[in-house]
Amino acid sequence: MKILLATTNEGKLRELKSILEDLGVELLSLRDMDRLFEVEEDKETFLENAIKKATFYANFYKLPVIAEDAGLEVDQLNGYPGVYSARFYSIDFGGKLENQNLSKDQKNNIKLLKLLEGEQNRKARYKTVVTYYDPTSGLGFWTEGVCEGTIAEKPEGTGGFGYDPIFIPQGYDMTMAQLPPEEKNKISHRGKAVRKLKDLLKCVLKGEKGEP
Ligand code: ITT
Repeated sequence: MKILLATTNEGKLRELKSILEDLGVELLSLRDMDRLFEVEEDKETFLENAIKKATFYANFYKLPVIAEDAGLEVDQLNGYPGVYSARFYSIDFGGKLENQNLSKDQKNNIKLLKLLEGEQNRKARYKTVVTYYDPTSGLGFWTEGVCEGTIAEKPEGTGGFGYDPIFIPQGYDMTMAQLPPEEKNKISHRGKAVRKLKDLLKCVLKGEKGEP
């Protein structure tokens, strides 16, 4: 059996692969496919965006797909950046950027730190919804994961991706980007959601083999 991990984010892809690699199926990525399409994430919830991505790629490539929509919710910003996490730097939300010659992740982090300058309430959480959809059987399901934490005063660490250099997980005194990848997978929103999805997939695979 083949499953397409439909993400354009290399950091996500690394994490998804490392959790799913022992599932006993062939994991493909968008890089293995002939044509790359960007599916617009224009919905208001992680779930709707994740379903949109999974169904689009699955119907297009005629393969079972795992797709995900994730983001960071910051209490002081009423839950923003939320579904805008990947492109927070580009939305009209204050926190003007002077240096544009940076990566998207760096621009997002700088903008968020600017908006929280001097703020005491730095509570935040990563959330994700991971979806599976098989266009042949019509079977689909989704799981979610949350990782609570706070926003640091300045970026630290080089691991992970996205907001990891400024996100301190609850119970730690370092950022997610300072943790080894296995440790991040143990506690992260993605780790939690993908392990739940993996358990469901194991049942599907057993059923396909006719096992009870
Ligand atoms: P795909 O849609 O192709 O999967 P993307 O980067 O656009 O890739 P999302 O729409 O789900 O993915 O955006 C999620 C953004 O939220 C991502 O770009 C990061 O900025 C942030 N994010 C999500 N999970 C994260 C994590 O584990 N660590 C750090 N930042 C994360």
